[in-house]
Amino acid sequence: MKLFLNAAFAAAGLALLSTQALADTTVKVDMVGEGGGAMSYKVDQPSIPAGKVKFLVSNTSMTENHELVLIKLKSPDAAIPLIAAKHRVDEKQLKSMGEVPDVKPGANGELDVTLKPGNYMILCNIKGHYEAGMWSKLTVTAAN
Ligand SMILES: [Cu+2]
Repeated sequence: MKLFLNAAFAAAGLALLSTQALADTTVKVDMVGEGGGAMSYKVDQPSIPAGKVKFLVSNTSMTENHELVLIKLKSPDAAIPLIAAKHRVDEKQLKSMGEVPDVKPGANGELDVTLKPGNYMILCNIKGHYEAGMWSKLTVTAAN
C-alpha cells in the first residue's frame, strides 16, 4: 500500500511540473458576485515574485459576465481615474499589462504575462463593477 501511494504522489508531482513549466508563478483568481450584490476578486496570492506569471481566472457567478484587466500602478496608492458618466475606469490613463475580457458565468480564462517588481491592480471594467468593489491589489517582489 505504501509503495502504491508513493508512486501515485510521484506521478501527481510530474503532472504538476509539466503543466506549470511555462510560468514561474500561477495566480488563481475567482470572480464572484452578481449585479446588485457584492462583486469581488478572490486571489489566492496577493504577493508574488517577478517573472513569468499565469493568471487562471474563473467566473463563479451565476448570471454576470466579468473580466480581468491587469494594471501597473505608479505607486501603491495611485488614484484610479473614473469616467463617471459611464461608471467605468478610464483605462487610457492607466498602464494595462493585458486582460481576460468578457468571461461568461461558469467560464474560465487565462492571461500570461512577464511582470517586473512593482504595484499592480486587477480590476473589472464592466459598467459599474469597479465602483461596486471589483478590484484587488497585487504586489510583485524582486525575484530571488
Ligand atoms: Cu465584473
